[in-house]
Amino acid sequence: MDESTRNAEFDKRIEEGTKIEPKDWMPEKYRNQLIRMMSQHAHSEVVGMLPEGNWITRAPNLRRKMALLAKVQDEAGHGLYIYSAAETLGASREDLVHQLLIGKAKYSSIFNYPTLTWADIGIIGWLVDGAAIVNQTMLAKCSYGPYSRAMLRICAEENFHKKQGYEIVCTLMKGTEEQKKMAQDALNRFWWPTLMMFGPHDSDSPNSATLLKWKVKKKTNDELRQHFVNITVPQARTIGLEIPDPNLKYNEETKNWEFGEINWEEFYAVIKGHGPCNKDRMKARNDAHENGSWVREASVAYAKKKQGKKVEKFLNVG
Ligand code: BYC
Repeated sequence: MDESTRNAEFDKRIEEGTKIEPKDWMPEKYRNQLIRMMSQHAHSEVVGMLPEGNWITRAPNLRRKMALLAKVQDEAGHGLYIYSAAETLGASREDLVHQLLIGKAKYSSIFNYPTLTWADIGIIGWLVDGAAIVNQTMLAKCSYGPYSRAMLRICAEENFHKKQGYEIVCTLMKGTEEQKKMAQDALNRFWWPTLMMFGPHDSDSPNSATLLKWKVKKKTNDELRQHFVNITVPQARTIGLEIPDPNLKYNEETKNWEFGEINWEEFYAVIKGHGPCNKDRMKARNDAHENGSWVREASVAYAKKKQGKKVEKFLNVG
């Protein structure tokens, strides 16, 4: 089959909604776009452990500590599923991790903001995991089989994360004036960075057209952002929180909550490495990688020993 026939066959399969599996033929651009996006996603899960990990030792009670610990462990698991899914495309995990550690690979902008108070942990669970669910529910229907299946599992866990976050914020909003202020302050700091998670406006998104054509993305950045705002504004109002946006207003005709302009200069500065915590995050990941080198060495040695025994057994049988 020549290249153009293969491409046409591939496009037809996408059009019909058939899932693409690792051993199927796929255009190199499809493969590379998926590796780009999935590796960024896996890195985000791993770096995403850092802002919340910062509060594990300071959680206000044992119940909160256990839930936070479980959530952070879940994020590590999500990273592993997605790295594995990226490996099915021929990417090497070692190389992907290396790209992160040398500061070349991107990860979600949101994780470059600090967690200053306990309320930030509630707000992250509610907003950041809430935004992740909106994005990942779409990705669970994407055209690449291993990614879509990883998303199904991950979304189920993210739902629990969102609930634990919202419950923390609800508890604070039923507390003292100081606790209410703390929740409002956390919302003020995280609202706009959360909206940035969905990426640039559609008109400024270089990858969207290709990803939409191949049904990796099934909705645009702006569509998902709008959906997130529509579901989150009533949740904030119900518990007495104010969204920090003077331009926020409900449009009766479109049934959308219209919102003000995002600070795109801030967004691009953060993704270029100049956010408040980029350097700390990279240092923490590099330190963890170095401190964990003995685990990698031990696993390689164990695998080699096991492999050696298998060869020996094979030779003996032979
Ligand atoms: N941060 O053409 P565009 C989570 C980059 S949730 C950093 O629109 P695309 C978690 C983009 O990569 C977060 N970079 O890109 C939750 C591109 O750069 P390159 C992770 C961003 O791919 C709770 C350039 O800007 N989720 O992990 O069409 C707890 C132009 O953008 C961002 C995912 O990764 C950003 N916010 O759309 C713990 C979901 N936005 O690569 C963990 C999978 C854009 O061309 N990813 N950029 O140099 C996606 O759905 C899409 O990749 C995006 C961006 C919507 C993020």
